[in-house]
Amino acid sequence: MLQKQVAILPVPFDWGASRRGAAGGPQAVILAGLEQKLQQLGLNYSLHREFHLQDPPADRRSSKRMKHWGRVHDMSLAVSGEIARLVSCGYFPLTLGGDHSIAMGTIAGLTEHKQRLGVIWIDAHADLNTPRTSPSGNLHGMSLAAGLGHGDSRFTRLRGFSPKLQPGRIVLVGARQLDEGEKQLIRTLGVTCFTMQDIDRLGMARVMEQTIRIASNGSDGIHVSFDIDCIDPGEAPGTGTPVRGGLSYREAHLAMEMLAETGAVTSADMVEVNPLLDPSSGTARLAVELIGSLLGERIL
Ligand code: HAR
Ligand code: MN
Ligand code: MN
Ligand code: MN
Repeated sequence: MLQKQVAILPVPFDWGASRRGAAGGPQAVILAGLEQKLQQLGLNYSLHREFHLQDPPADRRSSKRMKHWGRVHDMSLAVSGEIARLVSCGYFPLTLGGDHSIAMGTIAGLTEHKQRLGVIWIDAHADLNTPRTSPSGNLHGMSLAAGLGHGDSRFTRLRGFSPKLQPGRIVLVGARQLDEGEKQLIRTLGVTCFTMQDIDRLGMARVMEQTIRIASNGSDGIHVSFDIDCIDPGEAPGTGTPVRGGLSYREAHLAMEMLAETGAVTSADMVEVNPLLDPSSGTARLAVELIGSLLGERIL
């Protein structure tokens, strides 16, 4: 069972994506019963509602290749500072997005203290674009690349250092929609990528055994960055860039349960929950259940 106190950090931000709505993710996940879940599990937690993002109504810092980069930059800096503080106080930071650009903030804050962080990126996408390779200019598709030191220096050098991550400790799980530049970066850097085809062939259990081995090799912590669009849209429709052929309900839970059993996970993001796209709020409830499994909920 998790020893540390969980610090829930809501980041209601969606300027990194092309569709609005993921900014409602933190509130949706909290309303779907996140606190009750942590209480059931007997975990100590605190909800950091006092953390507020400054988001000026008129911020024109934006370009075709990096849309709304000004807002994304300010958010990333604020999130990274708060995450660095939470880590230094000994918390397990659980960041609620928001679109996946928020991970630039979490990774920058975490790696200020952990220079050998393993990252498990569970996502339909790789988020390994740079402003040059991105087909959309949306920064949520560039967040993992930035952590690895690829992209615009305003993001790669957040908090003054780059690269923040080593490719040998990064594992992607559930990928099924990769852009050409992302495929190239995966090959040239030697990042491990378990695609949906690998999961079909090997099964989730073997994929996660290997994932955990790679991400924890010589690492000083494991960060799980969970993009809800990894799950099949039939199960999780409330997300901005759904892709068919995703993880089943049980595959996703098994991944979280196996991660919990390692006792090595030190932080997590839950991102891309968009309540506007799922009025039934089933997607937010699923996010709560998955967080429960990651934090140690067991069937028996
Ligand atoms: N690869 C595409 C792009 O860069 C789409 C990725 C964005 N979707 C996400 N990220 N939810 O995981 O625009
Ligand atoms: Mn700024
Ligand atoms: Mn993502
Ligand atoms: Mn995604």
